[in-house]
Amino acid sequence: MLKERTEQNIDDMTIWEDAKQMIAKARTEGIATAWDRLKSQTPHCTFCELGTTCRNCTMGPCRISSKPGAKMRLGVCGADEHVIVARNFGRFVAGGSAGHSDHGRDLIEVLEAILDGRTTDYAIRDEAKLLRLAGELGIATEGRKLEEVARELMECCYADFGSRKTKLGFLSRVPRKRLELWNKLGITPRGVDREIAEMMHRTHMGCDNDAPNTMLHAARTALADGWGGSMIGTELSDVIFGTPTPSRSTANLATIKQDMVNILVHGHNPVVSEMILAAARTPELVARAKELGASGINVAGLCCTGNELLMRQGIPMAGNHLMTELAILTGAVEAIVVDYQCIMPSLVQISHCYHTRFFDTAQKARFTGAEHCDIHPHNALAQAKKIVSAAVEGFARRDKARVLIPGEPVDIMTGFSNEAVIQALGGTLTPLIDAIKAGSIRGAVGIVGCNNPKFQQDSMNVGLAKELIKKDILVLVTGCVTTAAGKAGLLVPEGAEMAGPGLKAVCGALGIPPVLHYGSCVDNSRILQLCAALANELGVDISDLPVGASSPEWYSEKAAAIGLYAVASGIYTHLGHPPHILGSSVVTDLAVNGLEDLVGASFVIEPDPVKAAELFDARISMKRLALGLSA
Ligand code: XCC
Ligand code: SF4
Repeated sequence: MLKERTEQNIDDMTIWEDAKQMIAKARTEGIATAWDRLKSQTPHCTFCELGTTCRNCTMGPCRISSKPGAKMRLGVCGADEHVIVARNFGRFVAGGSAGHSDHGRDLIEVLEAILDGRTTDYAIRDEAKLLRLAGELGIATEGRKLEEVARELMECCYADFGSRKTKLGFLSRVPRKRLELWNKLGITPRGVDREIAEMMHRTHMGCDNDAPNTMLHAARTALADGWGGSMIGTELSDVIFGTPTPSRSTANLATIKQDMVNILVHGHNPVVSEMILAAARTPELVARAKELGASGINVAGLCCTGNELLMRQGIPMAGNHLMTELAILTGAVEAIVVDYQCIMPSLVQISHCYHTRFFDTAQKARFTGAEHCDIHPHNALAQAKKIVSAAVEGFARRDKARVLIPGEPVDIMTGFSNEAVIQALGGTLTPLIDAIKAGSIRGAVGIVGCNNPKFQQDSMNVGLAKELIKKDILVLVTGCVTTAAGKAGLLVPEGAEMAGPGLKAVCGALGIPPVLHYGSCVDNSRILQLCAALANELGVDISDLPVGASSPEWYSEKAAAIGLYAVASGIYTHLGHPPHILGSSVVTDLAVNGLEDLVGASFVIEPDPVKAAELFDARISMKRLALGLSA
């Protein structure tokens, strides 16, 4: 592998000791990582950074410069920087919405396979939840067979992807005022695939050439993700794999075990990782691992599929986005199994530097150089067993001289689904609302999303969480912020020592951490649902609540979709750095100001976590006062 010498100081790259040791190891072994490749890509193209390049047709590509005196004021077709930036951002959001939603659809297909009897590897594990969901979607349940109800639920979810509906099923959860607002603006999401396809249509040359209008459809596309694709993904995962309940686990690279066969699951969909875990627990394979000198088989998680298994099965989390390469660098990983999204292709190359076997499992996400093992509902467990068996047999090939596992695992608590939270509160949201009214919990902020090698890994993710809890603001985390919060000691009840007096008291009384793990990135739909439920309970709109959202170190199209559906749902949303929109004053102004008038919330960009926390503090005080509460 090409070695990129880098002068970058390791301390500036990440806040974690385990990461630092692995980066140093990568340098010694001559293995390049995302940080090295970023360096070779810097400086980036300024036009692309500003969002003012267009490649949507072959009269171009075009680049727009709005500098005084510049000749390139318009593309060949006449599009200005506003049209181009809005189109690019619209397609960016469509990409993210497509990712989450295609994941959601895969769950519907598994449900269908269960109902058709085409699989025995999956089953309906949470019947009560299935019936509850059916009720919310207006499906009759009284006196009907579970299977009949399930089939109708499945049809209803499939229909949400199409173009025959005027609104998505789960809009039944949305407060009335919000629905009226969406209708007035013409952004009520009708169908997941429809909004995504329409965004592709609008951004063809000569179609939607009014930047604010394109941006409104971007919001509609994102809403189809949050209240459609992602919500279906979360809810059906709970039906099929069980609704999460609080449990304990561990996080960081030391969850990879010297004396065990280590298998990492990476990607997003529990449909694959759940089967890998089930296979790793089969007695024959465990016995074989022991025969080969290992003490057992360890399945550890990366990124969101890790979050899915952590929430429901309590498996340990090896790391988040920027830890994925570093996890293989421990030299102790027998296999990494992936499905889709956020899987750097470099992982195949790094695996090849060790005895690690890299398995891809989905036709739609193949990796050159990987071993392919197609996983479908009808063959899932059998295929998973093949992969686990290959990993076990590889244990003997591990080069012990090259193994380095840093530090000790950190304890974390997980499993906070809305169902679990409500149950812990005694069956209603009233105690939470009372705590908010009394000001012991002043508000709540969801911190979500990724790492990005442009920023010191997890410095903002952790920095913001710590600042917020000090101000008695409850934090909910999903996606890659989970491992960050966990490693910082924020996901255990003892973490409340770092919180303000009000939040600390609530955490102490309930035995919960000040930062609650709410799941994977599609599980941000759980946070939407919670906000909607709180708003409905109080008889207000979501934009009236003392809540916020943040993605400090985001990188992906999906994060942009999440941010936009949060804002369009009425949630004030912070980003640590802007998307590629700064080349258009119209689009930028809409994002950070104009949306406030339209949907009652907007984006705020702030790289400093302390300042970002102050912005949330001010926003939450304002919303509390407007509700007639103390600041
Ligand atoms: Fe991906 Fe979901 Fe971001 Fe992590 S947080 S880097 S999108 S894995 Ni979703
Ligand atoms: Fe250039 Fe217009 Fe074609 Fe884009 S659509 S590449 S701006 S001519």
